[in-house]
Amino acid sequence: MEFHHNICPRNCYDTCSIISTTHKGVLISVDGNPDHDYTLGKLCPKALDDVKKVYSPQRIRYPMRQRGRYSGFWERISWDEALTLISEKILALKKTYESSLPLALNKYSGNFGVLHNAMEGLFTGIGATTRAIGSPCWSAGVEAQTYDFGTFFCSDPLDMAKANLIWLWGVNPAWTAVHQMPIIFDAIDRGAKVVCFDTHFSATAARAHQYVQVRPGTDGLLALGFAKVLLEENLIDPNLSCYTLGHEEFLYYLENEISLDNCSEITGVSISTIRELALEYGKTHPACIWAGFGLQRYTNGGQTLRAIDALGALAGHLGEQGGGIQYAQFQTWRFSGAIQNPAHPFNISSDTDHPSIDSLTQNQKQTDRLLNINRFSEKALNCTDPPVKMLWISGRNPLSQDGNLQQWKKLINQLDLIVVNDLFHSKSSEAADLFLPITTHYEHWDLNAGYWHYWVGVNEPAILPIGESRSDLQIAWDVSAKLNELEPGSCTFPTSGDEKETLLRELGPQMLDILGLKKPEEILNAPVRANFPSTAWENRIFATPSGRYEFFSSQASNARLSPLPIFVPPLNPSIDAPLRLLTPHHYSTINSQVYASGADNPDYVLHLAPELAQRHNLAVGDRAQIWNKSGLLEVVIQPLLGISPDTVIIFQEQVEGSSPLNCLIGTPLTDMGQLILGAPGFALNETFVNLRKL
Ligand SMILES: Nc1nc2c(c(=O)[nH]1)N[C@H]1C(S)=C(S)[C@@H](COP(=O)(O)OP(=O)(O)OC[C@H]3O[C@@H](n4cnc5c(=O)[nH]c(N)nc54)[C@H](O)[C@@H]3O)O[C@H]1N2
Ligand SMILES: Nc1nc2c(c(=O)[nH]1)N[C@H]1C(S)=C(S)[C@@H](COP(=O)(O)OP(=O)(O)OC[C@H]3O[C@@H](n4cnc5c(=O)[nH]c(N)nc54)[C@H](O)[C@@H]3O)O[C@H]1N2
Ligand code: SF4
Ligand SMILES: [Mo]
Repeated sequence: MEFHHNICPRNCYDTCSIISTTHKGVLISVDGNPDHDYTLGKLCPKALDDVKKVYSPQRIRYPMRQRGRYSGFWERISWDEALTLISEKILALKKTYESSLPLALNKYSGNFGVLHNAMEGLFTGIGATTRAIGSPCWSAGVEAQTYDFGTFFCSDPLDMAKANLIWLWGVNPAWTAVHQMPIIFDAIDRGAKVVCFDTHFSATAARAHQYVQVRPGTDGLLALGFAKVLLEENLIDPNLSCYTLGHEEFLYYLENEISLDNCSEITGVSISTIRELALEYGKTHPACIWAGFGLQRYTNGGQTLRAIDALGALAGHLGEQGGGIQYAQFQTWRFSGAIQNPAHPFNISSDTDHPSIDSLTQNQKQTDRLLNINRFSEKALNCTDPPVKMLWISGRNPLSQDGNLQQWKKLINQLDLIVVNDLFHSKSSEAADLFLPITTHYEHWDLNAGYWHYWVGVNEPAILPIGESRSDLQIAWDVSAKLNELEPGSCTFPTSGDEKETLLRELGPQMLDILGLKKPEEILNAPVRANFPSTAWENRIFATPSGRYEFFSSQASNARLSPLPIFVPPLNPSIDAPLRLLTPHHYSTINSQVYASGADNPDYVLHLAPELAQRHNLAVGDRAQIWNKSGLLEVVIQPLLGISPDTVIIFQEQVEGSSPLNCLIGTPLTDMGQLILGAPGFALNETFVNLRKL
């Protein structure tokens, strides 16, 4: 038996440390690493499925070409044929258009390992290209936190065990961050109270002491309502003037613009509950709020996060051990290279201490054509000079996960070549011409960092690549080699290399310092927790321009946003589509990635309030349709507790043979995201549908 260090590379809060076991070159089992204070020897069912996934008969083992998009007629080709087809197309497009801008890359969260940035590196090596920029996920919250704190930084999640009050707000860790639950239970065992704010009685709400049902998109106003009570009850931190900026202006706004009657009417939370909770929050120390990604997927999502931050600051919870506001952290996450806004100082390519694999200079990147990932298809269709003609989809499944899928269909029609590199077929590969098989994280080297906890570690190969699969890095080298073979000098990305050495080169002096290492090789022994204080902002010196917590942010006002956190209502339903549709993340999938044991559902399940079901004469198991101007889905009815009758929920699942869930979703954008991620986020919870019984 041999044991290997791996890291779960999924887009997940937990970034678990894995010990894999092999015997005679075969992967036998995967377990959580017991020497990791967050993973604690446990993995979720999704990773426990990895052995099946690695050897799954559905896994694509060879490069394939599709004879006719959507035809399903895939034929096996050699790597040389695949690389030649790709490289010849790239060179031909460059020649025809005298530009490399017709080449587009759309990449996001299939694998957040550092070496997967090789795809960006390859495109940079070709020249100025068209790129998807931004994030479909957390943009509004990230920017909001930057206005308030100067960056996004949260306490070590283990700290939460020390809280006496925990508010889980628009987050569902019982499904989406399962390793946090034992920490929350530790706090409960110590006597802490846990309150869950959601739009339905979620799996997390079921494990909390109190569930507060909030009308979708109104949490910002609820936070301001709580803040108003703190003001009225004189529960405001008396030291605010020492470490914050603009609290007088904020208090003035609360005093004059926020009324509890209005707050209660709009949020659906009673005045007595607002008062009770606010008093509890103001008087209990340490008190921790975990604001999740779910509540910021709205056109007002950034303002919501700013209002929640301001509530925490007003009550004096910032910098408290076990307290504060948790969202996500950038301090180790920056090494994943996911910050792509070239103009932003956080961009790793401008961090000279961190020689990124996507080793661009600032100037080079400025010439790329950057399209908001959340409106990629529309924007790519609008590119005319020159048009987008070739698309490479890597670590993404936009034809499942994006909005405005009709525009995607149009874009596909205009493209000469679509390449997908993935493990399995997906909604996106159905539209592709070429499929390149990639290795799993048990078959390649990588370096992974968390966006929630502070661990960074190396992922080492445990087995040889299955079939003819190759790592994303190897594919990038191979394309560069073929391009240079066909036309010397046509790509500056390396043409070959050693994965392990490449990985070690990513560990520049600054990262080594953060990890407390002297030499890059030391990371090979075991994952390392970065040297950050376990409590965020413990000295109450902030990373904002003023060095203070900024209730009043000039940076926000420079971005033409309100300098103070304010309530902006979410979008309203219409007569044509009177019900709000929420599509939060499901326990058994990671976005569109279905796990071997998580059998595909035969139907989408529509969860709704019993009174709404009754109004439509619908009982459990009845079939119905939901639709809007973007699309139509057939669903099966399942009543749900604690949800308002103007909201319905389908948890993010894949249903074999059906249109993707996102056929109902457009491309509303969040209020924030541009500053940090280069583009506003995806306000996907601003989706409205109609319902009828079948
Ligand atoms: N309706 C609805 N839509 C949503 C959301 C929602 O809640 N509801 N959530 C949004 C959010 S938060 C996010 S983050 C996005 C996620 O959207 P995407 O980033 O598109 O994520 P996935 O659906 O996981 O697709 C990733 C693809 O990468 C592949 N992959 C896995 N490992 C590798 C690898 O090593 N290399 C390569 N090249 N590919 C790999 C996977 O097999 C999968 O096909 O979806 C957004 N869309
Ligand atoms: N099992 C599993 N784990 C995952 C993922 C997955 O797909 N499956 N995806 C990963 C990714 S990419 C992400 S971004 C994270 C997301 O994980 P979370 O941060 O937990 O975010 P969501 O699951 O989008 O939404 C969390 C909760 O917010 C609620 N919500 C929606 N709108 C509102 C609102 O207006 N107010 C309030 N108070 N609540 C609201 C939803 O009902 C949901 O219960 O999870 C990661 N982990
Ligand atoms: S999906 Fe998340 S919880 Fe599950 S093993 Fe991977 S990182 Fe851990
Ligand atoms: Mo996400």
